[in-house]
Amino acid sequence: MSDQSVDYHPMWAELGLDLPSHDALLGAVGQLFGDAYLTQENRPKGMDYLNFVLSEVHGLRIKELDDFRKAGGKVFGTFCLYVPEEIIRAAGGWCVGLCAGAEFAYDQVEQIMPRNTCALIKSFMGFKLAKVCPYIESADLVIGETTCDGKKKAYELLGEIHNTWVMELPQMKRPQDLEMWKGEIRELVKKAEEITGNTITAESLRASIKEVNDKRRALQRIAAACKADPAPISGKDRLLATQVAFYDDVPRFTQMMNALADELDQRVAAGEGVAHKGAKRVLVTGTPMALPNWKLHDIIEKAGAVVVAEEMCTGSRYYQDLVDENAATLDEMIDDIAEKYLDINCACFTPNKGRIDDVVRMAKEYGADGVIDYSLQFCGLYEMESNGVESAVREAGLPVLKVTTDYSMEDVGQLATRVEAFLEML
Ligand code: BJ8
Repeated sequence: MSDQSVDYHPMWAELGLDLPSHDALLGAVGQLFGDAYLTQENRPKGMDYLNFVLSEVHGLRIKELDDFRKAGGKVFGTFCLYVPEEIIRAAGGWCVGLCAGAEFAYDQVEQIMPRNTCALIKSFMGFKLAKVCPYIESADLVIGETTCDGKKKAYELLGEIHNTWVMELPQMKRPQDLEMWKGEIRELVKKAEEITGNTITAESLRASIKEVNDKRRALQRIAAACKADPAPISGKDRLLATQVAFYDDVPRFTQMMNALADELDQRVAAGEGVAHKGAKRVLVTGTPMALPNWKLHDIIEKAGAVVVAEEMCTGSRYYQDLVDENAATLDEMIDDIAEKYLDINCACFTPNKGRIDDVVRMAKEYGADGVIDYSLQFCGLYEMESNGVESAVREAGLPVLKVTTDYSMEDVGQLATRVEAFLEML
């Protein structure tokens, strides 16, 4: 999974990685990627960039982070959409989403947290304990957030072994909650300034708002192209684009994704797609799919359907809303950021009707034939919300399949059978 001509082992060793375990992880991810991605036909040429990024996910990108840090830059690791990248970048820092999409070192994890913890939390803790994630080892600060109970408590454990700071997220969206959240964003401004040694100014924040909005606009273009039948890009490839958005260099990624979106527009105009016209179209909603979790998309698309959209944090929740770009003062910009981020529809909020409305609206907009509601096992929030999603989607006249799974590959056969039966009845 990295450029064979460059030996990154000295860099990984300097970061403190456990080299044999890390080699094993890279081998496994390379195998997964080959099976899920490189077997696809008729992919857009623009995907070459993402193939390259993935092949260098622990190589060149880590080298860029390393060079940045050696020149005095600071890297901030995050696990959740609620941490505003705009603030970090306005302070001159770089933001990276941390790996949490594969099973690793669960035996060590289960010594410090219950077995029945969701795969995402076990995964990030496993990566940290086994010393196989160069992103977390490059992070000068990990910023956590009080979303679900599992994450909240996991950040306490992480805080014992890594520099960690936690943002308090309200769980309702009343005016007083927004005021509290604005205060938290202002605390983040102070923290980012303290870690980087730089002051956030109206100019630097205005520039970073525009830069991050541009990234979201590029992803919106890719998503919008998938309203066409046939869809010009597979769901798997679109998911990869969103996953990479969390850690790639922002201006470069935006430029490459706009080039990909241009190509998709041409494909749509020419009636070209990845599956045949009339192939079954599926909307997926639920818990985020962190890199390298491609399991469900792979099953759906290998069964001949196409995933046309994701209502999830590695999907529309990440890019559908922008921060207002018209604020005049630093204070107004911070308020606008708070408002935009509080609009995200995570199941940790009560009520969370906005998510259900989005699922129904998106299913119509993208011409979905059915919806698959995906929950990670032991995620009480999304599993609890699942019945509400199901009734709203059924009321809108579409069938729903509820899937609860984790990162293991043991249930792939069983899941494939359920997905195939679901696709047949669409
Ligand atoms: S904004 S969805 S990224 S919290 S799956 S760890 S909720 S027990 S990931 Fe999430 Fe932010 Fe919300 Fe999005 Fe807990 Fe559930 Fe595990 Fe989860």
